[in-house]
Amino acid sequence: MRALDQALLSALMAIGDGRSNMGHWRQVVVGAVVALSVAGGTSAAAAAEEKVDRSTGAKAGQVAAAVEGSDAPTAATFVPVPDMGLAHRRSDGGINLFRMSVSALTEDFGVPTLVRSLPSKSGFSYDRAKVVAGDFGNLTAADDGSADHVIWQAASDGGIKVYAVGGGSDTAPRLVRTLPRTAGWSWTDSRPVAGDLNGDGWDDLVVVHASRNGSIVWALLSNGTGFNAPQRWGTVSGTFASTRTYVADVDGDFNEDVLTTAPGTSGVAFTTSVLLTKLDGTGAAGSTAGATFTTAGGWSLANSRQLAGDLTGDGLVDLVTVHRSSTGGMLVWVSANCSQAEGDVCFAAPVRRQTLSSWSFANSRQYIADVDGDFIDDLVTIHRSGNGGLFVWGHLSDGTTLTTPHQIAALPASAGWNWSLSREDVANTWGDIAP
Ligand SMILES: [Ca+2]
Ligand SMILES: [Ca+2]
Ligand SMILES: [Ca+2]
Ligand SMILES: [Ca+2]
Repeated sequence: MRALDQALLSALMAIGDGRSNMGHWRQVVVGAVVALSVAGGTSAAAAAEEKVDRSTGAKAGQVAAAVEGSDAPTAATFVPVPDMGLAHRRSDGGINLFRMSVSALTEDFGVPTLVRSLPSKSGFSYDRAKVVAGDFGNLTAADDGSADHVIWQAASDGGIKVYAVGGGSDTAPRLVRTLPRTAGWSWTDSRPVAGDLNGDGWDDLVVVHASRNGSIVWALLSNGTGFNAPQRWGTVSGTFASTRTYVADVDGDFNEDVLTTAPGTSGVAFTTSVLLTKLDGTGAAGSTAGATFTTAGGWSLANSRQLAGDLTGDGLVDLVTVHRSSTGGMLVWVSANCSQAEGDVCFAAPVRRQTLSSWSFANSRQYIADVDGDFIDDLVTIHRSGNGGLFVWGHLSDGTTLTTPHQIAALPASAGWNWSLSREDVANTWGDIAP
């Protein structure tokens, strides 16, 4: 029996305990169809990566797979209920933190809520902070499983102060780590991203830091209630300033991997490589080439954005390239994941999934979220409105096509919203449907 199969059974046994401790689960208000399919060559469990019981570390996908093959009682169904975190610049230069559910399964879908206002005089600066949303653990006793925020704040010495704001009623920012300049840390030369590197169900803080040769990836692993000390995870090539970093599980082993998109040379517009996480989740195994986009193919790094999500619905994350059209509109391309086993990196040639000619690439930003809870990732766009506010749109994927975007929220300038003075991130939080 493989270790993963053992994990299936443990997950199934543990699920009862998990359900008795629901304090940090978000209750979902309507049902969802759970559609899991099996990826070729990998285990059934791999078809549902990341579906994790926060209480036990068990993965719902594993549980579902185990249930399917036995007469075991069906347990609660865990569904993605993604939360968007929004950081907005206060007039004094501080930060207003908001969260907004981008899950249609929740009652507060599309309704922004102020999490915390952080005035400039308390040391927070929108212009000198990078804000990451995630599900980092029970950061406070009142954590309700909604998005947590990490504020990567520039310190006066040029280093970093790391603050955490938990989801739920206790939103006081906690200083969880000071990374001094004297120890080599630089706010300017660092970039935080959220992702679950070691597959324990809690997002970790992944930090890319410039070094003499390429960049070093550091991990501040979540320990369930906070973060461990930074751990050197691996290295990526390409200069810090010219590369883009995102985190997703490419090879279906439940450990998220670090994706780097870097400019190419001689006919190559850009490449995406994958720093795979070791199977035991203790560090990176090494960088593997993932996909190449040529200038002859019309690709441009400056005119594109890269995301990773399972838009095809087979349980493996695909590369999503949002590209500017020749008229300034927006095209969505999907490079389907074709990896066959743990340790394998494979992406098929990109296929155009959507053309939005009247939209603006320059005046929009995109995120991945499962908006309708069908375990197929969808695209979310924040688009600038005519008067400088924000529109939030969902483009649902059914596995093969993207629907015409529907409006999730309008955040008008009249209510103080400003497209140019806000940034977003999506936390992959989870909810449950009682059996
Ligand atoms: Ca983790
Ligand atoms: Ca992986
Ligand atoms: Ca896929
Ligand atoms: Ca979906």
